[in-house]
Amino acid sequence: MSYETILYQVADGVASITLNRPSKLNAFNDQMISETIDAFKGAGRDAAVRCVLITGMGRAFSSGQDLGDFQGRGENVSIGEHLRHGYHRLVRQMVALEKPIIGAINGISAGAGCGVALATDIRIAADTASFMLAFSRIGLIPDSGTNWFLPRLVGYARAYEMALTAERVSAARALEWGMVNYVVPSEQLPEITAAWARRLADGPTLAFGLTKRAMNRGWDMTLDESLEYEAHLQEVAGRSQDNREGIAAFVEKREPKFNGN
Ligand code: LHQ
Repeated sequence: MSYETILYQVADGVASITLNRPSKLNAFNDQMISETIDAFKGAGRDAAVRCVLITGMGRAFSSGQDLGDFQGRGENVSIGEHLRHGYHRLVRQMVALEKPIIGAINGISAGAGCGVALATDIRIAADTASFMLAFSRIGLIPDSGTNWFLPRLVGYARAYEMALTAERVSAARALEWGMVNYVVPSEQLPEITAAWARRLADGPTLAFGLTKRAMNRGWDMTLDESLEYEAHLQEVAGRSQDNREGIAAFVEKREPKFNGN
């Protein structure tokens, strides 16, 4: 696949997506939104991909919507339609992708960029990274899934505070608040996230995918519904090659070799 606003490569079971408009701090224009959606779709379809890693080129992860680009469309443009056709499809694609997504948060993630960062499954941030619900600075409400993800991760009070102040939340605070899994020295971020991606790409991909589905759907379920859904999905996982391999490896006292199926 050949893209102009992102880099996409697959190696050793890992698809790496790099948002690549560094002079705009990787702000999303329409092309970058649709290329990123396409990359996630491709990663979903490609059986050789068992983990996806997304990061930003340069000093930012993403500064959100390209405001210059959006302003150029005039006053009568529908933001709702822009969201529905763009960021909603992207965020849904990420949540629906039944493979783990690692967010290598290399710098600031603002606005819709914060939404994309929060739609990843495992977030590892550089110590120089930060998170910002920039929306209120331009008189908007949070969008791109941030109203859904953030209160669930950090609680209502912190999420609403971030929306009201639009101030940067440092990586250290994001860790304390549960927005990220780990914070690492900036220069070690590529190496540490690549090691994570390799490890997850060697895992039981089917089970990882079903787990993601169970946990995401579980948000909106009662305990009884969730228990029943687990039983249903476990039937599927229990018939997988990786389940047989995992049990055999345990009995034979060796490391399992999962093929993802
Ligand atoms: C940018 C941007 C950017 C264009 C930096 N656009 N150029 C959905 C639907 C429809 C409409 C609206 O929005 C949405 C969802 C959203 O995402 S709303 C939120 C949009 N994002 C923002 O409001 C953040 C805007 N950016 C900033 O506040 C700052 O750039 C941050 C705090 C991210 C970084 O600040 P600095 O480190 O001081 O960098 P900088 O401001 O100097 O930016 C560097 C360059 O990047 C600069 O260009 P220049 O030509 O002067 O070097 C900026 O203009 C450009 N840039 N963000 N979103």
